[in-house]
Amino acid sequence: HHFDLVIRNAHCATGADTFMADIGVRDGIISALGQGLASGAQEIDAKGAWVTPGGVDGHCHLAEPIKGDVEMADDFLSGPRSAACGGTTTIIPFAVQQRGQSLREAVEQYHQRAGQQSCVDYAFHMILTDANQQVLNEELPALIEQGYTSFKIYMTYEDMMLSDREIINTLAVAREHGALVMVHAENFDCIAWLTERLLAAGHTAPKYHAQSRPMLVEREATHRAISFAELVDVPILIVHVSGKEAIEQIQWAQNKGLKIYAETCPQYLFLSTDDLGGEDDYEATKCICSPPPRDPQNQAYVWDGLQADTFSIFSSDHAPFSYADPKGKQAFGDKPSFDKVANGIPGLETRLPLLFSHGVMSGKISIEQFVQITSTNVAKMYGLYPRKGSLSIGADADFIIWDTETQRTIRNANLHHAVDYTPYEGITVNAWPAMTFSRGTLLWNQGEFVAPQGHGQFLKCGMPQPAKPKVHSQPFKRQEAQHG
Ligand code: DUC
Ligand code: ZN
Ligand code: ZN
Ligand code: ZN
Repeated sequence: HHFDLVIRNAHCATGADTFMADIGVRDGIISALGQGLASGAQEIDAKGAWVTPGGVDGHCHLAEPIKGDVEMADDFLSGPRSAACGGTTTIIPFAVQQRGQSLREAVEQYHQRAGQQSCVDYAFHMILTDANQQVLNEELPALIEQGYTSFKIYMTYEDMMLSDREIINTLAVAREHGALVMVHAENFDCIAWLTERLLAAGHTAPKYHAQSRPMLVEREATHRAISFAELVDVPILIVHVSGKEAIEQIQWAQNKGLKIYAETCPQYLFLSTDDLGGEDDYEATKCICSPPPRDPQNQAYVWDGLQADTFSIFSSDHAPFSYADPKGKQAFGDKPSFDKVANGIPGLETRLPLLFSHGVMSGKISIEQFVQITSTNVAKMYGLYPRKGSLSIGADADFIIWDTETQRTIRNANLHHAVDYTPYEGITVNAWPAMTFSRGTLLWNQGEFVAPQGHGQFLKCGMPQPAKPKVHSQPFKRQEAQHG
């Protein structure tokens, strides 16, 4: 046979175009696209179904230690399994630095945790929580050099946040070495003050989580992060953007010509403050994440932002905590105060079907836009393109054959993560992967998880093109110290 695998009659969609083709795969690589390709050892007739590049999920949390007795439900076995069943073939989880820990040690720890378990390819972002001189001047540049070319910083959470000055120092290092910085933008002191007042008034139910972190705390931090990026002259990515006022800040910056990128997530399209329940609704801890889901007007605004290409990427922010679990959402009892509940919701498996159904099938976004924000742009953002994120000759043979004929209702019982609930329970979707391939190998076949054990490979990231500072038409005036 000429090919290992041929997909016949694929209705291919990339980030740029759509076309009918056969896809020829050899040694895990797409080696031909065309009409009437020669035979393959394995042949599949897609019968005109949509075929898109495998999803790249640029934001998910697996096996991170949380303070106290809390644990994430998914590790590097169950998380990737769940991703594959929902069409995602590349994930980029985080290696979290603890304060006082070397960044290098953190990265090594997560490699050990991952072991050989993952069935999908994976890279790591770092989370930088200790921006001391040793980390910034030595460890970070060396790690960037070695394929860890993106990292996240926090403007809130006592044990993770950086001060304004530390953020500026960190951005300067990212600029010098070409790394992409992801920013969690919420104002810590505003949240602390609001939380204190809510608790003093006896307001502890899940719904007060949203009131403790209203839109303005996100808007303010978003603006501040943008200002620092402008000061230092370096592109940044604002992650998990939840609604209107943060979007306005981002659009303002983009219109000014700054390279400010933005990410949003399914929870800001499909969940709202209603899901955070009423006065005594503790099951609503299932939807506690940060930033919190907003109201329906904000949801609409996020859809508009997707349509307008304000957002470059759409990620799950999978942060898996089981509900009825003494190490999960109920680590502080079955009626926990909102400020004690672990922040995060699962979403690796449902990310693509939700957006394909309610975005593409409903006509809100084009299929090319879908591919861009779930795959192509993510691969570009993190230096994995064109190996990932593309249906092109020479790219890894990672793709999804879609079933858009069957209507399904999302049920946690049908998902493959280790979390005991999904916040999207009961939502109907009319698209789900029929087959998911990674480097030409079937991972998911018509409802069955069939991945070979440990199929996934670790990926070193190249230099992210979007992280390159703008080339200024006018000489850029850096703020130099004035001399007398
Ligand atoms: N930020 C994340 O990125 N994920 C989960 C919770 C959070 O605050
Ligand atoms: Zn975050
Ligand atoms: Zn996250
Ligand atoms: Zn001087």
